[in-house]
Amino acid sequence: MVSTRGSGLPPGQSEGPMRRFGLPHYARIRPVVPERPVLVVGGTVRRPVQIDVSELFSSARRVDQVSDLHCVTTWSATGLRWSGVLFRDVHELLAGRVRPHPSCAWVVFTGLDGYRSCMALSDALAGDVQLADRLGGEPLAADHGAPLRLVAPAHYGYKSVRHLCAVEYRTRYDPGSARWAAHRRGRVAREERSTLLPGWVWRRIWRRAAPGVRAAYDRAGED
Ligand SMILES: Nc1nc2c(c(=O)[nH]1)N[C@H]1C(S)=C(S)[C@@H](COP(=O)(O)O)O[C@H]1N2
Ligand SMILES: [Mo]
Repeated sequence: MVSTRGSGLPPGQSEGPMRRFGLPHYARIRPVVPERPVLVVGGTVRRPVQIDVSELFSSARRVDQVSDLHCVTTWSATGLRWSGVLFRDVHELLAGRVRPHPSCAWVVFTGLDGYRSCMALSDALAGDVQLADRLGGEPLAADHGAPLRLVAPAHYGYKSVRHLCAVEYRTRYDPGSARWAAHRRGRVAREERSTLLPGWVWRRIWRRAAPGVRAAYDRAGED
């Protein structure tokens, strides 16, 4: 099939298939998808709550969006059809109940495998950030983050937590599982791949690291 996107990819990225990928440490951790998934919303808040994911979907409108996933190691999966609710709508729905401290400027997302990422609250409230339960017209598969995952298309893939089970409002940035390797904002358009060195330098480093990470995920897939 001829790609219609071609040079539409951001700097340093090349097109690849969507395959389960991430930090090597999490390759072998495969959470059981709960029968009745819940989302815990807490952090520096007045009143943490636990909400059934089904209730989220009956309270917030469903939004279908096509977007690309850009991994910091330079592969991009394009034209992904996600379906879910907007984080912005979930925030609007729950903030009055949960009452995050007014100085919360960050939000930490956690997956059932223990993986965590942190986004600026203002970034997470963008109109394209979803909590998705469907991909390509099918219920989200375990490989790609069932029962629910974060989709933040303007940010590198490490922000988009699979198997999302908790959202925490925070007053301070918390680097999360990728630690020093994560950029606070991680914006693809600015090539904010990691800290300390410019994006174009990290591009080469991460591209070289990618096959090793791929191998770890391939091995985990055979278990
Ligand atoms: N729970 C969890 N979410 C995660 C990761 C992980 O290791 N665990 N890896 C991240 C990284 S680095 C990428 S590139 C994307 C890959 O998404 P995919 O596995 O659905 O292709 O998941 C992100 N979300
Ligand atoms: Mo990634």
